Amino acid sequence: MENRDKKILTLCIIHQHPMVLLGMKKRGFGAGRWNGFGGKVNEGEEIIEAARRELLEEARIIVDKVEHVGILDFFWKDKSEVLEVNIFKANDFKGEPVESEEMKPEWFHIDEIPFMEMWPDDKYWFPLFLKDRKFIGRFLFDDSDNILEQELREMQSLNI
Ligand code: 6U4
Repeated sequence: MENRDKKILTLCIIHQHPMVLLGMKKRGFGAGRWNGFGGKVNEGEEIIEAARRELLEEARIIVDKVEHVGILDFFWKDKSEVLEVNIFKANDFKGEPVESEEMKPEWFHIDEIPFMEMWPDDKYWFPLFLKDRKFIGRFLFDDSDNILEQELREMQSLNI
């Protein structure tokens, strides 16, 4: 069960309190939703390097210090695919976020995060993210991406 078709992905959110930088996903998986920046980890690539690469590709920004804050597994009831999404936080970056083929960046105040237009799991873990906590979890979706089951745990460290 745990090893069925697991894909390793990154998701990086810039947090400059009280604002976060999100992007509207314009195509592919999750199109039409606001999210952090990220994508698949290439073979032989460090996960943290993949997070940096995706920020550059999707928003044209460069991050140096980036922290691994969460690991979430996503399952679907009728699919064998499992996504392991590694969540990262960066506070500082170089450059100016610009729209790419994949994402349209926009800053949101933490009191106005558009949860209704995001993945349904985000409203559960975002509060931990904003409080600089670390977390792991798993979410089971139906084929319309509604949450059927979930587990979310705050962690002292992700070295499990
Ligand atoms: P390419 O190869 O670029 O066409 P695509 O199918 O568009 O890939 P990709 O690589 O951009 O997908 O990755 C999907 C992104 O969505 C990753 O950053 C992880 C993120 N993601 C996936 N499931 C999510 C979920 N349930 N909640 C969430 N982010 C999720 O907040």
